Amino acid sequence: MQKKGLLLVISLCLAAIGQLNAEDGSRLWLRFQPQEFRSLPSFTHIRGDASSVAYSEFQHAWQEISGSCLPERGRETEHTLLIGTLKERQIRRLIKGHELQELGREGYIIRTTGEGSRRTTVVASAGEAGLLYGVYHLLRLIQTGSCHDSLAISEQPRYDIRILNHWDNLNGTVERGYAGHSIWQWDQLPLHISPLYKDYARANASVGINATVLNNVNATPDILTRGYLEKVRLIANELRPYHIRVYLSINFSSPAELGGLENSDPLNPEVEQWWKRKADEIYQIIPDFGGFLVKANSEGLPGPQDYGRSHAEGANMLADALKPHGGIVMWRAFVYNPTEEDRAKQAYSEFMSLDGQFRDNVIIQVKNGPVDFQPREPFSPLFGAMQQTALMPELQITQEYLGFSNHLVYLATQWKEFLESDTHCMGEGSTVARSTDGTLLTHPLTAIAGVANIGLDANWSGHHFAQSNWYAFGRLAWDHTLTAEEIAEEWIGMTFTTEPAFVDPVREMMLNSWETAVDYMMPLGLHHIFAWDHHYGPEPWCDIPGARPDWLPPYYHNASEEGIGFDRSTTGSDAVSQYCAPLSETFNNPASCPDELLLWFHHIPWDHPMQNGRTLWDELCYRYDGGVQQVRAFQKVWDRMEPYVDSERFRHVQSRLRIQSRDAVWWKDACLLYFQTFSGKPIPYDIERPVHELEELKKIKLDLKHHN
Ligand code: GCW
Repeated sequence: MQKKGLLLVISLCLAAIGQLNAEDGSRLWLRFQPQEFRSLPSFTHIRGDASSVAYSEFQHAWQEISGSCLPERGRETEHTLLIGTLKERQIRRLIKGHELQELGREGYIIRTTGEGSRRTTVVASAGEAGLLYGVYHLLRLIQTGSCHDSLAISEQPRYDIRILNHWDNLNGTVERGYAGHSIWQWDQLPLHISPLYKDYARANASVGINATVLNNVNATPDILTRGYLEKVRLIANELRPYHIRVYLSINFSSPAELGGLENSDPLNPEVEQWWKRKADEIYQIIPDFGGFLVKANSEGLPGPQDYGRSHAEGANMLADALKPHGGIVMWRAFVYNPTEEDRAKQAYSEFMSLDGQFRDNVIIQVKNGPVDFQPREPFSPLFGAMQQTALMPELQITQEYLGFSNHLVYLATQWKEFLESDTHCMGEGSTVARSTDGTLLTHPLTAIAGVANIGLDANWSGHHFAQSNWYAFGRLAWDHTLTAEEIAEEWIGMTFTTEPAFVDPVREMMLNSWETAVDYMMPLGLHHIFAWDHHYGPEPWCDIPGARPDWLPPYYHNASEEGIGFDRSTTGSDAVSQYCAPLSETFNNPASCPDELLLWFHHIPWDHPMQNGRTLWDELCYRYDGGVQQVRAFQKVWDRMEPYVDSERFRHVQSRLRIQSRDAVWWKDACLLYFQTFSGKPIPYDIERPVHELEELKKIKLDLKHHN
């Protein structure tokens, strides 16, 4: 009570001087609330390049924490904070140039020199970007209470391009976005430049994100009109001080649709010319423009195959247009057609034969799994296998298949499983991360993309905990060797509090949350049994007359009286053979295939004994039930956290957990009752009984738009 009373007094004072923002989540993890800092570093004054963004970001934060800027004058015998690049004489005196140069323009050193009361803590980099990242690192240490008086840190990013993909449409809607409308307010530009653009840039820079694609991969040609390019320029201007480069998704038919050409055939010289001129125009407007992201010949979008040309011919033509300006092409490998071939095999089939045919400013963007951002998938077999071409992973931060912004699902655990998957293609230890970050294969480009979960909602991401996924994407893109646990702990400390009584249980909840969602949605390798189109909730029975079979759940689960699962073994679709040995053999044999992926790779009889001795049917039931019980446990954890959280965020999360809990029961009942019609077996008697009727569940049709 007393603590609360005191906080109230402090809050009122601060509110009175206009410093306390409501805890609506809008400040993300960049909160510098004075009352939360139990200890501050002993800096007494600051030196360095006061005109740099890094310097002013530090001062801005310091002022919020302590009420005033760090003074620029102080005695030699006190603790100096020095922020600068090699341009500063003092930096050159304290740190050897080559040390910084080796870390590149984005790397940095934070180092305390001197002893006792005569100390200097240096934040230094060879470039302005690195300086900014160094300052955010220092602030993170301060925020999480781990800023010691003697620091020795040196960092550089693992991937060169750490990029968000916005699936934002020009009309302001966001495909698969669950946090409100697009933050890009096209209709208000150029007259009004939203202050959100700068906030967005800061947030991204603070986690090392250095690039963004502003518009949906399902792109309209309009984005390349002069009018839109002028607007893009204004956004780019806001992001540039924070070292974020702008990229655009393009529509492959733009030459025909915008330029009035007869076709958009990549080998048509007029088409090539059109793209060259367009590239010239873009760079004249946005000199540091990053390049194009392209979804072509995928889900009905146009592409080079419309003219009998290959993905390589299409990508290279665009790459040639961008090359003189230093731009790149990120060409997506998310392709599949309603053919006889197993959908999970198609990207590999199409792209492997093109390996080595792409220009060096092309990078192939590959979703983490071979199907489509499912709750759990094995890694795409292109990773590790396609060695003559640069590949970049694409992760989905927005929770299209994980309960939108209603479910608390911390994704760093999923991404770590993916990045650390051993492809075995270049011997043991050739993980996805090491085969894409430049360690095992040398290509001029390394990159990683995340589909953004950002919108106009006050808290940016819909669910307060969904912010952790944006944060985690940036942190892993910077350093994929960080653990999911470390990232969660940082994020909690910065976003809520460093109080251990809060951090410990909340971190555990986050770390369990992905497996929990997998369990109540689609355990044991099940996939794509979602409701039609919007993908919220279960619909394993879904059958739309005339629909593409590979858009329907029965294609994936194949439930019958004999068993369940997709046979991708050598006697089935043979997708296992796309993996390198010995992994292909591990996956091929149900006895060695991990339980988590069993029904991804095999059609298994209901009575099949699992590794723990239960039958498959019983195990399925226990998994679904376990998922439900976990969400209930999350509710209990969260309710205990009330004393540590402001009431606005507390109640918001509490109500979302209620929805998640109800949804988990819905998932369990729907899937177990439906699959029971095939297995004919009882649901083990010690688990919770269904509370719904299957026929009632089948009638549920949510009126959710497909958000595009
Ligand atoms: O998962 C599917 C989504 C589509 C998306 C597509 C893609 C942008 O359901 O909404 O389109 O993937 O990644 O291209």
